[in-house]
Amino acid sequence: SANGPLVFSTWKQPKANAAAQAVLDRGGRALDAVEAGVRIPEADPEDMSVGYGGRPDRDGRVTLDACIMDEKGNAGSVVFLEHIMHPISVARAVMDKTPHVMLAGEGALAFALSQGFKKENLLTKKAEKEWREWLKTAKYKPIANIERHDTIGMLAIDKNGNISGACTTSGLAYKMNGRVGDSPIIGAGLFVDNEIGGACATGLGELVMRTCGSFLVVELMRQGRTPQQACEEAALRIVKKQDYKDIQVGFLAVNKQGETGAFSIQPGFNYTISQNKQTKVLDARSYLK
Ligand code: SD4
Repeated sequence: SANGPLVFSTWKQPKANAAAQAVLDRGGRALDAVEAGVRIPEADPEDMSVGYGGRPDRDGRVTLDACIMDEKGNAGSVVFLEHIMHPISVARAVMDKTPHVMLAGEGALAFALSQGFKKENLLTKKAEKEWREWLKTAKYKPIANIERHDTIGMLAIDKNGNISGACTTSGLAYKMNGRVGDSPIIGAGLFVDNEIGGACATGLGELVMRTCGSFLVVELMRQGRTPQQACEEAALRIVKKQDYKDIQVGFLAVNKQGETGAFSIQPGFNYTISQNKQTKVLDARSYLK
């Protein structure tokens, strides 16, 4: 892009951005940057919305969703994957080594093991304790920004101006067993079209899936919207049709020129942007104030 390499992530993720930035600084591909970047929260037990340490479903199972998309339009995804610390790298392997885009559940796990990934227990003591506490009332009510939403969607542009993206999550805490959100769905949680730009989403996946959110943002940019306008319009599409009270959805977008946009329904959505050796965590504008 005109402004040089860029890393752009949902929520406060300076360490993830630094890992991605390191790949770009070596002249690496945006694809390798986003994979390396999102592996940081995947392995971090303190990030309770992604990978190891993620909050389990209501049956106490940590089930992971992730996808990745490159500048050529290649994509890979895993859904309802258990026991693997780095679902994004399994998604990458689905993209690189299989004739498919998406693998689910046991099939995804078997594939991961065949590729040398190790089976691990991802439920930390802390997450287990919170889940057992939750079981006492067992009320399922995701609350905007209150359950820490740290699902990471990351977009990057490399020195060749190529765009790639990655998205990885343990999904919503205490979801039904088997529930899959927007994050691993190409076009919902993430979409990249290297001619136009890329977008990713976070928040309550059901709202994003029903509007093909990230695809919508990219298509709006194709029609001439700036990344900011595209994120705002996609969020408006959601609030027009769906009950959004107390529910958060946030979008990030970047276009081929390296311009960025961010917008959410509720206040409280922030993002991390790294460019020209600077990393900033900023608050997104929001529909509700
Ligand atoms: C989901 N979109 O599974 C994810 C959750 C999320 O920050 O973004 N959490 O619906």
